Amino acid sequence: MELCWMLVLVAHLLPHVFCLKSVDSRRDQRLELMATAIKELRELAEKLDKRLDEHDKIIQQMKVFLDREEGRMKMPASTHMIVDTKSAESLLLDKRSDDIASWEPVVAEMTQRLNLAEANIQALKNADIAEQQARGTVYVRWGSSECPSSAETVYSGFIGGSWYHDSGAAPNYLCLPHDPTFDSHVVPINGHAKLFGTEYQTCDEPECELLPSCAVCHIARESHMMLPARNTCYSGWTLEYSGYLMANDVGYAGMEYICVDSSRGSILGTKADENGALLYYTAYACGSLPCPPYVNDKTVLCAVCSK
Ligand SMILES: [Ca+2]
Repeated sequence: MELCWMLVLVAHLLPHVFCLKSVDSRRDQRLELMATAIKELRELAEKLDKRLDEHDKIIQQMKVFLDREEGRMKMPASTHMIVDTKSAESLLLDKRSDDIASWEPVVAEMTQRLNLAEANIQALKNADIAEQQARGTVYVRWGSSECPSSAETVYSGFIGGSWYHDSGAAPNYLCLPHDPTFDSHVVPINGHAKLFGTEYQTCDEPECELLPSCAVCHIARESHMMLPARNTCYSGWTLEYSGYLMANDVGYAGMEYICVDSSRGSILGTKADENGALLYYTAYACGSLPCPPYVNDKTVLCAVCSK
């Protein structure tokens, strides 16, 4: 009776599970329900297996009993008894076969439902992965032509921006691809922005005057942030990369802060000192900035973290 009840329960449960709408907030519940259904199917399979084992044990016990009885029949009539005992054994074997045969459709249906449940779970997992990858988020890894291994590199290129000393410069750095496209539009002579390449203006170090590389990275996680002042992320966040907070020099045009990878990667063969947009390290300036915990003139670190 218990087995029958479980079959009814499982048969009733699975269609409900698979007919649930694909709603994000219910995805975990749906997977949990399917996992429960599969667990119950497995338990049922184990019970069936045990039931068959019990049948085997009973038959074995009967065979032992019949063998013992046969040994005791040493009288002339024993020949007749041997025939009887073998008939009894045969009946038992036939009964076992009947039992097994009666369970076979149940086991077959159960196996089919189990396979269906597992296939649906895998399909849902694949759909979840695809959905997450389709949504996800994008960030720029400044100072590196490669994204982390867990991210997809949308494209790589180099950093561009406005002339470092132009008062009307656009304040943001751009990650420019290596393969620009053009149309027939002609820019008016007067009145336009100008986009330059960028140089590491960090001339105490080897990357001075080099053109910084960059990469646009797509990740499945849906949130990211640039964390200033730290090169490690807070609990629950994944480090995408860490490095140095860089911007234009204080005496020039205002530019945004960007987090440049600690490798300070660059495009080879670009050490020309032609200027354009520039990148400098950033130092803490105590005063309105509380020190401690900050330290005057220390280099500002940064990290890009995702979740
Ligand atoms: Ca320069």
